[in-house]
Amino acid sequence: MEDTIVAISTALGKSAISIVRVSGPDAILFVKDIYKGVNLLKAPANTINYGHIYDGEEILDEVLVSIFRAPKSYTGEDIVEINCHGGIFVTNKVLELLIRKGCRPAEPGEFTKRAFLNGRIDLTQAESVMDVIEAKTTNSLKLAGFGLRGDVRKMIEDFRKEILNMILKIEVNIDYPEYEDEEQITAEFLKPVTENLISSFEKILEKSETSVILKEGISTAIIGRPNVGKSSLLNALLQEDKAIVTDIAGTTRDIVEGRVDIGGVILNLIDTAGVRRTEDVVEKIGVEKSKQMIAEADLVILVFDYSLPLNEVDLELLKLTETKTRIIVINKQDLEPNINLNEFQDYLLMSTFNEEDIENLKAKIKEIYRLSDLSEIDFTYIGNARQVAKLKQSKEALADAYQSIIAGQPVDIINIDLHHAMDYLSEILGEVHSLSLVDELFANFCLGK
Ligand SMILES: Nc1nc2c(ncn2[C@@H]2O[C@H](COP(=O)(O)OP(=O)(O)OP(=O)(O)O)[C@@H](O)[C@H]2O)c(=O)[nH]1
Ligand SMILES: [Mg+2]
Repeated sequence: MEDTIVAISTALGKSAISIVRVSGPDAILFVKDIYKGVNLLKAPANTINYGHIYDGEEILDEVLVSIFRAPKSYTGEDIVEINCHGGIFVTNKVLELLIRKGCRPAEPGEFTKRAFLNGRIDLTQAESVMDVIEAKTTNSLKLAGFGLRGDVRKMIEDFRKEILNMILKIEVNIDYPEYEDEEQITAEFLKPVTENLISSFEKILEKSETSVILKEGISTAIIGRPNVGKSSLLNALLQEDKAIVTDIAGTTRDIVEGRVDIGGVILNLIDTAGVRRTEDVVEKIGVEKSKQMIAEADLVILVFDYSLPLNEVDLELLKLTETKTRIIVINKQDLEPNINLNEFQDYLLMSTFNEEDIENLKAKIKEIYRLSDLSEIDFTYIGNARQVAKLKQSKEALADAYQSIIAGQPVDIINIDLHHAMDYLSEILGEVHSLSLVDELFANFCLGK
């Protein structure tokens, strides 16, 4: 990381200000070359300095330049942030000047990557940076904050300490074999600790499902025969006339998408073409798409018409969604019934014209995903698929260790699995090789005699 990188850190477009960020050993020097104002080389850390950017002899823009000095900066390197006017041309021009001076254009995420490599943040925090940027609801922001503040790291470190403690006990045992009953005592100590850890890991893994939903939202496909009110339902949930609604069957021909926050969780809604037997080529494609949407959705809202008897398409759709998470909506409650309700076990009888019904539907969705009381949700969580996979592996290694413990295996066998369990945790933090196990052992425990 000897080069100095540069990038525009704000979204490129017309705005009040733009920020061009420079990080690396020559950051201050390069900016100094295109800037007139105070002497940046002598500017103290964490100061904002007024001045002008020059393109040769010509003033390009009036700017504020923030100076951060290594190691107390986001990346751990010298960082300069130029606040220039937020025009696309002027911002690009500042970037271009810096590249001409010798800066290299940064790769995506490279500032955060440097922060990680320089030990400013661990991998879970680095991953949370993205989550904060991507957050779409208060809850997903809360989750991301948990990771960003280092709470995930702390949680993983605490688990790791417990495993280390067990390893330590075993290694004392191996080093001092003259105490004969020591091995038995050790096994008795290991059993409950391992058991507790496994159950904690399981709880976290369970919760990770909820957090994925809070983070990504629920992809929801609205499916049903033509004219049952799918688009009306989409519009009612979105509270806008996004999809065209008519009394002509086959109104929706393509997919219509919309996103709505239903009180802390995002529904990613997809309205589809009505499913029917048809020879119309365009409509056929639409029907195929609906089937594909059923396969891809987390949740299917299957809509039926209260005033019409079920036909074979309805039955086929019921069958097609049997194993999916689904909500059966029987719409047009205001009309005369002609449907045979005995075909259904669980359904929501409603009308898309009725606001209260729409609220009930939202509540039902939250209930299915156990999100009814979002204030009760505990935000201790693991942030993403990578972390979840590693935690699972660690749990499996612990389960192996547990099996060996109850089978009365020699402690050095157990020790191998415990080491694996610990390594997976270290991988979550992204520091597998940087930490010497031996150092940590001595830091925690002094053998002394
Ligand atoms: N009586 C009554 N009519 C409704 C209700 N909901 C929707 N409709 C009407 O049903 C007709 C069809 O509604 P759409 O929302 O276009 O139905 P769709 O399922 O999207 O139809 P396609 O796009 O053709 O598959 C429209 O005339 C709506 O006004 C309801 O709760 N009660
Ligand atoms: Mg429609």
